[in-house]
Amino acid sequence: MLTKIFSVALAAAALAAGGAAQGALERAANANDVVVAIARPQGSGIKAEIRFVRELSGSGLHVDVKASGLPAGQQFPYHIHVSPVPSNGNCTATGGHFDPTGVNTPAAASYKCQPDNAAATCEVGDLAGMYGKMVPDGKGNFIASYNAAMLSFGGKNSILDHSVVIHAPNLTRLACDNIVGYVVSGPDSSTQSSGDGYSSKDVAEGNRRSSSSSGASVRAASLSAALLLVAGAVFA
Ligand SMILES: [Cu+2]
Repeated sequence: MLTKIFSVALAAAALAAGGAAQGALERAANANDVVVAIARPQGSGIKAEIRFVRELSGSGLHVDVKASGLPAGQQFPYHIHVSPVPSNGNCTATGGHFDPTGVNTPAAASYKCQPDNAAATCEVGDLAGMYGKMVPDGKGNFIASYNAAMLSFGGKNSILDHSVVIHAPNLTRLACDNIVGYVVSGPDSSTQSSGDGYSSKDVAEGNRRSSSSSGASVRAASLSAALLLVAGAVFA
């Protein structure tokens, strides 16, 4: 499904802006720019997908959250944690919350994320604190969509190389997964995926870059713009 969005987006970008868009797409692919990152935490009966996409304009990432299998009547915190999930799947090994700005230091008397003043009071990885916990409907499903202004694919706030953990109300770790970045390898309208996820022809797993390149970000901008525009049309 996501593959289709990419295919449509790439075709639309090429049609809308002609050679210029085509060139931008190729340069973005060559630079291995991450344009989308996904974590799919599973465990304790929960299946979730958290998708991060570069914003069309302004700062931050657009975040789409889907989860199922959440017991109704409870609220589930979820965060970006510092360390990746090891191969044995142990969520405890992901360490603490991703807090590159250091708002939650041992010296802090008590951590309290205030969404209206997120930059000063919230850990960058405290998604539940800034945007709300997962509150499932009567069937155990949860969906949310928001702009996360502090998140990035580059620099100190880069979410790549980190993980997402979903907690029980008592903060027990129920499900976790790594945040994996993807790049679009290039326009290929002949490629269609029959199932969920990305086909290897459309998307290659991104480099897990720990540092950013501002030039690369600029080159990727027109690609992400096309993706978001078309994704919006598909989901509308
Ligand atoms: Cu957490």
